[in-house]
Amino acid sequence: MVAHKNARMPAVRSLFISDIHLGTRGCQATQLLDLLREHPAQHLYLIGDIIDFWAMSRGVYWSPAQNTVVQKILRRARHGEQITLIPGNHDEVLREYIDTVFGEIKIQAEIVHTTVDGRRFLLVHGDEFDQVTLHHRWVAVIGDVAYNFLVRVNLLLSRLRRLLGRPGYWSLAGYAKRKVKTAMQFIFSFEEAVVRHAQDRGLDGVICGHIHWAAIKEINGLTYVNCGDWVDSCTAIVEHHDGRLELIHWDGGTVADEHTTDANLNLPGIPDVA
Ligand SMILES: [Mn+2]
Repeated sequence: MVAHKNARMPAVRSLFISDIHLGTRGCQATQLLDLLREHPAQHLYLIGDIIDFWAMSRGVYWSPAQNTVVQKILRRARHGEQITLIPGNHDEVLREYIDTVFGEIKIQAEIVHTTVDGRRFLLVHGDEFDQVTLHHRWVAVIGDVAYNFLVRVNLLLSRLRRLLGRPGYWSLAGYAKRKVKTAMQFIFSFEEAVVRHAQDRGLDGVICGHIHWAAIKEINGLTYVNCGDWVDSCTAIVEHHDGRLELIHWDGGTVADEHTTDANLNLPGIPDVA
């Protein structure tokens, strides 16, 4: 990563970002600006839900930092960076402009990106593979902390039930775990559907967004890549100059040690609930 300091070569060959949700309060535009500054690229792919027109129809939140994000991206396009925008469901109004060019940014429904080591990836936002219309933000809430909290709440609840003389046992934590498992199944079926689509096209993998769950992993012999989001996780995917793909978890100007991968999915003690 020293190369770009002296040479003309940008920091990375390609930068893949999705689910920025500009126009909403949740958008982490300042963090994104830091990431963009550190990662000039030859190719920049904006893989959907970049501007949240859905949320903006209910009320616009547009900060100076969000303005700067747009300006920086347009400037990068002017300076010769190859920028492609693939509309998502929250910016589906842009789908009317597919195959046109705006301020030197190409708008495409999907595109195949070939890494420098010759692997061909399908780039799509991914909402067409979302079987259930789920509000996915709550997926981010799951984990140890929430689980332990629920266990404690459940203790209080069962005491209350005893006091009220209610028989039987109902587990709030168990309920939550069933919900978590449903979310996991949602993620897995999404991943498999996207991969199957890339497989049908004879490609080596897919790079998508939409479910706000960043990952790089092998599924059925293909490489599944998800860019994550800039609402809670602040993640992006880069292609290095040797073609290697890396998941970056941006944490206030540094790359966090712990990358968001599916390793984080090892939730404690999720039993098989029928
Ligand atoms: Mn989406």
